[in-house]
Amino acid sequence: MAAFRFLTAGESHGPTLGVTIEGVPAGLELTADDLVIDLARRQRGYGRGARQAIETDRAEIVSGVRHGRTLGSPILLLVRNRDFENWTKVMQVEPLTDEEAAAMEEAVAGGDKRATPVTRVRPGHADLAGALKYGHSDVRNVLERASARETAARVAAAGVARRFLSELGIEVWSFTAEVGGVALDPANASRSREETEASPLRCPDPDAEARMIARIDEARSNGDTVGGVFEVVAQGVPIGLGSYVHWDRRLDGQLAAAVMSINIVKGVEFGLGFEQTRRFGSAVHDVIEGRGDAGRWIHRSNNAGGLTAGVSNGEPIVVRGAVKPISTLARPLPSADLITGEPVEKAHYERSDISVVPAAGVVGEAMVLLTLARAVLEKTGGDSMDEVRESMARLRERLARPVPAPTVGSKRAVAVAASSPEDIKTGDGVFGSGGDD
Ligand code: EPS
Repeated sequence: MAAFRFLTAGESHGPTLGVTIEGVPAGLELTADDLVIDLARRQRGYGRGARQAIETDRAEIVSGVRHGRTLGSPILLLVRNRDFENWTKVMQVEPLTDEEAAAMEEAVAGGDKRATPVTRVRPGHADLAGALKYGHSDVRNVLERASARETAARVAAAGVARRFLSELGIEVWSFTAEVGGVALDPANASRSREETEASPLRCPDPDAEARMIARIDEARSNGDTVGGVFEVVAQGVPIGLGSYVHWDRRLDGQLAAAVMSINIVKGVEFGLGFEQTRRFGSAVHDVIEGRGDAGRWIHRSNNAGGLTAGVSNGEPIVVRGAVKPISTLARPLPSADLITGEPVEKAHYERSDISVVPAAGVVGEAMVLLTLARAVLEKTGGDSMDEVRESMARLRERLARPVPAPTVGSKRAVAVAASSPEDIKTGDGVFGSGGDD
């Protein structure tokens, strides 16, 4: 059973979001304060909409923790939707009484937008496919769950994964790399991590950020939206997470699926990503310099983004998510009505954001954290933090030790380096002059 398995629940304007996380080892120190920082980071960013002014997201830990330490039992977190107060009748869980139904009808007749069923499906959103799939006539039944509000529950869960991984020396961070076609210039990425965190778009390049902000303002004044690219970096990941032996054990595949699962993400790349296709191999592959200080294997570059053949290679894991522009436009695109099937001039408009790239980056971190936590536990095993810590320390220690010379049968071959494939062919290499020890 996979560790750090999680399932979220909740509608955007329902009473609460929730997430259950299963397989968290016992003995991890955890309080609600550990979870609040990333929840707040997810709410920020230039281009966010009015909803974030209503919410002050905080996760309540309701199970799996006692006296500030995890028990090994499932952890249940709740993130309340403050906005529910404004939607109590529309999102009521209990069946409507006749009086309530009559009041709702009256509200609709009076032009109450919240109460009115949504039928003019939004291009680019889950509306049409979701309604047809589940047999809904009111698209609200789709958009409430398809909303990116759900990512608050993922970020809450990832706060637990962050606590867990920080105990093991693994850290995950993200920044905004591109908005509306304006990319940061790595040579101009002068901001420290703290400065980047405090900046409006969480972008390390101040000049590019100013132009990104201008693109968001341009979109806002046109009733439009813009996307972009976030980059997530995981540091301290030991060599050997994931595996090349089966497709579903490849860590790059797991991370790609996790990042791709974020509502607004339409593409994922690692390291040099698609740029690799435009270069010769000699300008792509990371030259291995050898074992350096403290036994650490060093690559001259990190174009692979920390993963080779689906296995972590000791370099930082670098994964980027391509964020499409939000599909809810203040100046809606033409569309069609779900019930009549006829074209309509304007799709439904529901209060929305202009750009969410910095927030999507925080959700990207969350998915990377949760995936790495699972991959770490698969490698270390352990039901308690003591067991996990010991196992991780042993792993790091073994990785830093010299690799034993290869053996042939029961004999130990002398470690003579093969300088080229030719040497092996002519018998002058590792197996050429072996001897007993
Ligand atoms: C979001 C909450 C939503 C949207 C946005 C992201 O809240 P509301 O619909 O009440 O404004 O602001 O989600 C979408 C636009 C979407 O289409 O999913 C959040 O908390 O991230």
